[in-house]
Amino acid sequence: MAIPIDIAVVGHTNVGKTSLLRTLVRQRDFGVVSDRPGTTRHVESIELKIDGASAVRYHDTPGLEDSAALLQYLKMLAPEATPVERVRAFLRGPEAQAAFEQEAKVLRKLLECDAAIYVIDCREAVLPKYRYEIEILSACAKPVMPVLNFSQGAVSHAQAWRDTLTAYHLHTCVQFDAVAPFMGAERQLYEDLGVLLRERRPQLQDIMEHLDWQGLERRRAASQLVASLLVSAAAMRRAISPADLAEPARKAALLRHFKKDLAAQVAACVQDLLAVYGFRAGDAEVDLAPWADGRWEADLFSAQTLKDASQKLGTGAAVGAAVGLMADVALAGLSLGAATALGAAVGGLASQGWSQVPRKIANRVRGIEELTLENEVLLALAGSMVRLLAALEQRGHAAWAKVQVASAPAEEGDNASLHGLVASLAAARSYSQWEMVPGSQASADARRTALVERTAQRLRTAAEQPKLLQET
Ligand SMILES: Nc1nc2c(ncn2[C@@H]2O[C@H](COP(=O)(O)OP(=O)(O)OP(=O)(O)O)[C@@H](O)[C@H]2O)c(=O)[nH]1
Ligand SMILES: [Mg+2]
Repeated sequence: MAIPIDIAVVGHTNVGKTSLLRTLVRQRDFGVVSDRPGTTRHVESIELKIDGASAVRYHDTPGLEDSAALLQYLKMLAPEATPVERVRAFLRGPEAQAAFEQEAKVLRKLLECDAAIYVIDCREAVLPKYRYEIEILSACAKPVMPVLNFSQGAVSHAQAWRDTLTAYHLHTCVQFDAVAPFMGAERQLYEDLGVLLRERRPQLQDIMEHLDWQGLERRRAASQLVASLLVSAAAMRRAISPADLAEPARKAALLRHFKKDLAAQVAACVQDLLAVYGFRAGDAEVDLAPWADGRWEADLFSAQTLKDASQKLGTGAAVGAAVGLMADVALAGLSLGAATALGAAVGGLASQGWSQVPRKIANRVRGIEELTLENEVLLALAGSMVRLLAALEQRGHAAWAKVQVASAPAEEGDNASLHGLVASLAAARSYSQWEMVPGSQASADARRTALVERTAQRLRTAAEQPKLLQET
C-alpha cells in the first residue's frame, strides 16, 4: 500500500488553516475554529482516508506570528549555512523553546512532511510580514502550495498575492474558500499538488478519482432522499367524513395534522441530507417552522404563492382561479374532493391519474372527502429542496451559518425540469401506502422504487441548472 502523503497546513494566524482542513476532510468537528488569532496552539493531525486507508495525513499547525523577528534571527544564526541548515540549527537552539516556540512547532512539522499548504487570507494586502513568512517557509526546502483562502469575499488582493508568490518562485496557487468552496477547487488543489510532488502523482490521481466518485455518490443518495420525500408527499391522503367536515374545529384540527405530518417528513429528510453531506443535525432548515406554528397559509400555502406556482406550472389563470377559490375555503394548498373536481376542469385531474376516479366516485357516494396536496405545493416543495441540495453541495465544512431555505415557490429557471417532475409524481397519488412515516421504512413496492429513481434523476438534472447552483 502507498505511504500516505504528509502535508503541513501552515500560514499566518487566523487565515483559516483549521477551517480549510475541516472542508478538505469533510469533518465539521475537526480542531477549534475561532475568529480570534492564536486558536490552534499545537500540531493536530487528521487523515484523509480512501477505502479505509490513509491517503493524506494533514497536519494543522499554529499560526505564524512574528515572522520579522524570526527571519532576522535565522539570518544571524549561521550566516554561512544554507537556509535549511539554519532552520535546523534554530530548531536545535534555545529560542525554539522560548520566544519562537509556536513558529518552531510549525517548522519542525514542515521538515517532516512532503509538502506544505500555505494558507493566505487574500482579503489582506501583501504586507512585509507575509513576505518574511514566505522566505522562512522557502528556507525549509519543501514544496509549498499556496492557497488563496477567503476568495468569496468582496475584498480581494488575490492578484497582488499571485505577483508576490511568483516573485518567490511559487508559480501555482489555488483559489479557495473554506466556508463556500468553489466547484472544482478541491480537485484543482490536488492537481496542483501533483505538479509539486511528481512522484506522488498516481496517488493524487487516485484521491481525485475517489473524491469525484464520493461526490457522485453523495448527489445520488441526496437526490434519492428528496425524491422519496416528494413521492411520499404526493401519496399523502386522508379521508375525512362529512361529520368532521361539518364541524369547523374538527376540520381545522385535521388540516393541521395533515400539514404537521408533511412538515415532519420534510424535517426528517433535511436531517438525512445533512448526514449524507457530513454536516451536523440542525445545520440546515427548510423554512417549515411557519407551517407548524399555524402560519402555514402565510407563506408556502398563501393564495399568491400558489397562483405564482400554478403560473409556473404553465396551467395559467384557470388554476390560479381555482387556487384562489380554495384559499377562500381555507384549504390553501390542499385538495378536497370538490376542489380536485374543480381542478379536473382545468386538467388537474388528468395529471393526477384517471385511476383515482372510481375510488373518488365511491367516496363521493359515501360522502367521504379526501385530503391531498396540490401540485402547486409539490412544485414549491421540489423547488425548495433543489435549492437546499445546491446549497449543501456548495457548503464548506467550515461554514457556521445555518442554511436557510425559504419556502418560496419555484423560480423561473426551475420550471422545465421541475414541471415534468411534479407531473410525473401523479403516479403516486393512487397509492396512499407510499407515504413514508418518519422513522419507519418506505414501502418496498417496486413501482414506488422506480418512481423514486426517475424523480431522483429529474432532480439531478434540475440541480445542474446553473441558476439553481447559486447560494440560496
Ligand atoms: N468567509 C470565510 N471565513 C473563513 C474562511 N476560512 C476561515 N474563516 C473564518 O476565519 C476565522 C479563522 O479561522 P480558523 O480556521 O480558526 O483560522 P486558523 O488559521 O486556523 O487560525 P489559528 O489557529 O488561530 O492560527 C474563523 O472565524 C473562520 O470561520 C473562508 O474561507 N471564508
Ligand atoms: Mg487553527
